[in-house]
Amino acid sequence: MARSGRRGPSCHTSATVTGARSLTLRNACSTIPPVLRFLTAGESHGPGLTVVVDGVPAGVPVLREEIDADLRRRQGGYGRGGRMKIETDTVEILSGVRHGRTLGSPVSLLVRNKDHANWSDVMSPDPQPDAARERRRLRYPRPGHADLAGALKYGTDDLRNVLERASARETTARVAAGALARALLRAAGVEVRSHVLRIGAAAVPAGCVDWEALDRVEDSPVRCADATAAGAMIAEIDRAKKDGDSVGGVVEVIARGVPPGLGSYVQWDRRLDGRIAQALMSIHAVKAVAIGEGFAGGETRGSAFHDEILWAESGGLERPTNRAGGLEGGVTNGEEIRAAAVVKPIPTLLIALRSVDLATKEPQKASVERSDTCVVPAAGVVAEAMLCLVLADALLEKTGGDSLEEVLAHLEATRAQQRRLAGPR
Ligand code: EPS
Repeated sequence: MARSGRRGPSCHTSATVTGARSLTLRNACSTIPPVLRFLTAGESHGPGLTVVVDGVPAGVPVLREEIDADLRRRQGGYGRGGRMKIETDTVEILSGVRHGRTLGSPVSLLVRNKDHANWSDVMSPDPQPDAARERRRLRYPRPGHADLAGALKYGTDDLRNVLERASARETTARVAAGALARALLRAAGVEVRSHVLRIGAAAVPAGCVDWEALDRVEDSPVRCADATAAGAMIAEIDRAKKDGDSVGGVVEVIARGVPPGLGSYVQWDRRLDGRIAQALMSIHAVKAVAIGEGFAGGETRGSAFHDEILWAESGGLERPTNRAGGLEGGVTNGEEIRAAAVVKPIPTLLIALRSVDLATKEPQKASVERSDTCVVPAAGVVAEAMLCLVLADALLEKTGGDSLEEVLAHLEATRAQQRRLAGPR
């Protein structure tokens, strides 16, 4: 049932599911390509952002409105700048979906940049006269942005060549891809949500924000479950904006209903905590990631940190706490997956930091581009997309299956085996 042929020649072939007691054997590769993979393309002010998602099984229900709903959430959040007033991101499905269901073929998605109409000469693929080449040229690298590192990497003194792709606008394509992964996960009983824990000095009170409280998040301008903290976060953003500054924060992303046994401890690159951390760290502006109570682990004794294992006649095995964030040994343990990401303040500042003109080497204030004051609420939506993509990949790696039906059949067999081990007698 696992998709043989997708792995390298050194992989062991998988056994077929023959009934509830029989389970697919995991392939034993040390470096495995993802089953669900995606590549994005597109510049911030080019014609649009595209993504090709390969490996989605056939039969997954996909609706354009659902992808658009996630795109809308990504555009929102208090503290966004002028660009979000120009764009109304909507998806065009170019392949891989027919009559509301995936076909098993690559799904390609396009989100057009409305703003491109104002940039058609600046972003033209065709040679342009000097005036168009000079218009919107960026000379003074912004500390914290990819400007300088990208200029050194590609040997260009027009930082526009760097920032157009380095821009967080690319996350539009990730969110569209993530909506496909979310649709697959939903069919498997997995839900993914996010919320904001902190913006600048304003934070939700210490302690776990439970799943039900997340119902309030989409009504909050800063996507925060705690109304008092949300007010303080808005004030933080207002203060930063007034000062011409920017402000960062912390988001938490949570997945519920994740079956135990996704990921693996047998090789470093198969540990799911590592894969989730990489996916979250790859989001623009993210500078730190914690799984569960990760950072507290450095200052807590083992007896106060680890989640005890209890037995209840009614429900079977129970974990009274979830400081591990649903992952032990790089494998899901059936608890909610919880991961937090620290989002640094956006590097474009009206009160520009010191920089250098790369052409003259003279000191200059860093270039100022139109930007946002705070993108923390939007980063939560992107984090959801990335977690969905990683979990959907890990699920397919576990179950195999060319169709949703096959995925769900294997999942049920796995769950039946787990009930025998961990469920009530
Ligand atoms: C973004 C679009 C960008 C920025 C922001 C995110 O639009 P523009 O550059 O035209 O104003 O608002 O990009 C960055 C924060 C960045 O560092 O590049 C978006 O669609 O999310």
